[in-house]
Amino acid sequence: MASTVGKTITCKAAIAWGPGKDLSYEDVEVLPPRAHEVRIKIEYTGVCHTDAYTLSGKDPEGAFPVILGHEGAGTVESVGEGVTNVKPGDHVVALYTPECKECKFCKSNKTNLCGKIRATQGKGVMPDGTSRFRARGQDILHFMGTSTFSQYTVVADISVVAVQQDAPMDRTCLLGCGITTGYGAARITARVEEGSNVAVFGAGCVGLSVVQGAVAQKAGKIIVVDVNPAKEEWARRFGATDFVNPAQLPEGKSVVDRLIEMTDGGCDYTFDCTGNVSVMRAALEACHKGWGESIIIGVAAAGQEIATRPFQLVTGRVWRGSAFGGVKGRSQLPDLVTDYLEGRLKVDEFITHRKTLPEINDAFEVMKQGDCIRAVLNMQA
Ligand code: NAD
Ligand code: AHE
Ligand code: ZN
Repeated sequence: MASTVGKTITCKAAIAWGPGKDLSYEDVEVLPPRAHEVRIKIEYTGVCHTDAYTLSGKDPEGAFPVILGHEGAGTVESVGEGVTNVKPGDHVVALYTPECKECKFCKSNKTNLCGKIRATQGKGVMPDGTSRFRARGQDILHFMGTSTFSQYTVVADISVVAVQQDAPMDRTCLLGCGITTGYGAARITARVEEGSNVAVFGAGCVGLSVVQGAVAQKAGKIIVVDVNPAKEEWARRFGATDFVNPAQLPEGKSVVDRLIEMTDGGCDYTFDCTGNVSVMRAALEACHKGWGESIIIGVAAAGQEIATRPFQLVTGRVWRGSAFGGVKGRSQLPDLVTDYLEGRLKVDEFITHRKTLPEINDAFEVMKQGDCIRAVLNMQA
């Protein structure tokens, strides 16, 4: 096959032309990578709720037309000038939380947020302010610095990490968001201690990954809270010790009361994995007085705000947040792939649905149903 290096590639992508519209499967032109950029042939991508959230038009940063997708794995097709961290043929995972290793954030051991390209990433363009995608004669925006719903994508070199060649890409794609986010939130953001009591609100891919992280940290009680009764079996399979359905509590008893009762005064750590601001409040208020920490992971819709009585914080409860599980992608993601390959990290178990790129709108539909943990798209089929 003739080399594509340095040339524009025409391939298929799912383009979001406007909020609330179905994605359109069509040709896209993918320009060659410029300096410090990498063009990736995407093999597999997971569909995350954040993609649906932006498609719905509720993301204040959302702009159209755009190629969504941020849970992708593939092979490096070509690199621009000055790229040293990956080379053509490498198997990679795209990183929506980049790691430049040079900025104030990257040099801090307190955060995984990198500041280098955040402004342009939020605007849907490459760091030089332009797009590498064209369709129907117009520029198409990038999303989260990754745009994995295209057979080829271009990302900044700091937004990609090479991983073990023998790791299956239909699994490593899920380490690009959901699994890493929950697992890291328990292990890196919260640093759950041995024997501590944990409550996880929402047992989707993120919440079940928090459970997995809490098990790795040898937590005591791991209580999953979900309004979907079918999630009890899922929660226990991942290591939850207890399950609470807020919709099935006796009249007058709140989920906060129930958790406080089950943990002799409140949880040491709670996690919101729902994106619902009322749940976020309950998660904070279910924490133990004096030291309980609540970590917000869920993405709330635009305009939503969190509230509680300040007394909750005055009396020692801590409210925190976590993006991508506090994981510094280039430094730490290969270790998670090793954990997966060596049987310490569950990944296969999260895949409930498999689809191809032309079926992407079906994948968005199944994601909204209670029996889907993750749908993985085969991008080249
Ligand atoms: P999901 O929809 O698969 O899971 C959410 C779960 O919450 C479901 O099981 C649902 O039944 C349950 N739920 C809904 N309302 C509830 C309520 N009132 N009380 C208890 N349970 C309730 O979603 P997911 O893929 O696991 O993602 C969870 C959230 O995390 C989303 O908001 C997503 O956008 C966000 N997210 C954030 C990051 C980050 O880096 N911060 C990364 C990935 C995803
Ligand atoms: N763009 C939204 C916020 C969306 C958001 O919170 N994104 C999470 C990742 S969700 C992955 O599924 C995140 O990491 N945010 C940190 C960042 O720098 O984007 C808004 O409200 O503007
Ligand atoms: Zn995501």
